Amino acid sequence: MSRTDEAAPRTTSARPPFDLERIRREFPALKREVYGKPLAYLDNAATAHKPASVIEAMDHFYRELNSNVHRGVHRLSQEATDAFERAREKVARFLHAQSTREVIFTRGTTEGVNLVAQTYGRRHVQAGDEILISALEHHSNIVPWQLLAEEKGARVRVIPMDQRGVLTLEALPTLLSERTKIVAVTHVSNALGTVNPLPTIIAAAHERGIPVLVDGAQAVPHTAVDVRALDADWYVFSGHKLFGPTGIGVLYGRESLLAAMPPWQGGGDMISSVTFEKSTWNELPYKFEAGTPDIAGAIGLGAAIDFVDRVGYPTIAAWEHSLLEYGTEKLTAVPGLRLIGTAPGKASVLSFVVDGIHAHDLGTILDREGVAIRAGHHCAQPVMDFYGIAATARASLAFYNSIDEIDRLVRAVRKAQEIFGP
Ligand code: C6P
Repeated sequence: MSRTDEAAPRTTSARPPFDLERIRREFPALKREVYGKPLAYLDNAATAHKPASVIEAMDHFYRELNSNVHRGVHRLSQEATDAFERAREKVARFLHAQSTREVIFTRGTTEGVNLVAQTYGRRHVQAGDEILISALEHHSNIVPWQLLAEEKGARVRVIPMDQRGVLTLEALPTLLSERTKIVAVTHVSNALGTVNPLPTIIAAAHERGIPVLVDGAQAVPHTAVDVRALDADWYVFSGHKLFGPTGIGVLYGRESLLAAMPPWQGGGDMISSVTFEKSTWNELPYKFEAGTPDIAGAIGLGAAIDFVDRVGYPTIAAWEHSLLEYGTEKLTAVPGLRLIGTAPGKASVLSFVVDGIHAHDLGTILDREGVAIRAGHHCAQPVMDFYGIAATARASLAFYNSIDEIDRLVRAVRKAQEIFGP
């Protein structure tokens, strides 16, 4: 994460504090060429590439273990269960959770938010109540709350933001009231890269006894997260943005809250006993994990956490800071290009529009140059509406990106400008 305001030291050195080429060799997909050009992958906010260690951990599971968990008495099932639960321990350590009982495996961020909305939300939100989100949310942290609000006759309210894409916290005291039952905010905006001031938001909510869910999808690839230091009540993220596999994610929940929440999906593994008259629920975290989980996915996520630990967040953050500063400077210097999202605290996202070129056309031309970005509303339509635009081009960085890739991005934008003319 970066602060690009005057308070932050300007550290753009253009030299990574680690052996970048060696790290890049660990990612098979980064060796690819597209249209005869080396791939410059700048779509990491959509999903990050996977190092060989993650792919191999999953491959090993299917080749050597491949058994169901928590069920079998046989050797392979025990080994699979051990590997699955070791992955949970890694996640608990990674998030600084108090125990593995607080770590629920989900399909991803989206499922984590829906789980909380459908369990805690359905139990605690009534007609006339309010759910407070922010103007920077991804659809995954808007729509589940709208569904709940519609069902209950409640209302979703929004913390506004300013032109830079910074939340206007002065509005908080009037937005929080005895009607507010949940606050749900993103840690980092996927559309703009803004890093939100979670401690202030969480403290304000807790002063009024309101629990807070944090969408950490765009934070965990860039910064260490300590859920206890943050005092978050729930924290959700997806494995695939953290160099892990798709189809697996995590819902962290404070144990006292999870224990009081009703289960969501019913099925195998989440029960303690079943009769036709009544069922009782398994202990945490299994109460929220109905059915056969994504065992290979969890093991892959554990390997991704090992990988991130090996590189280290200080290294990741330092290089991403340099990349973001460099990219901001170079793109700002392109005539006719406007950066969307200029918060002083940002993480690894360069969203922009270029005069006279639709973001999708830009994306297509960049693709032909081997530069992969995302063009569109980024599942954050209210953010686009705020700026009165339909779409942006978004380059999103990971620590394995290079200065050369940013130079190629800028050259490709200039080429698009030549094609589209003045
Ligand atoms: N954002 C992007 O290109 P899932 O799809 O469940 O793994 O993650 C959803 C999600 C939730 N919150 C935030 C802040 C996100 O960025 C995302 C996913 C991707 O920006 C795909 S739309």
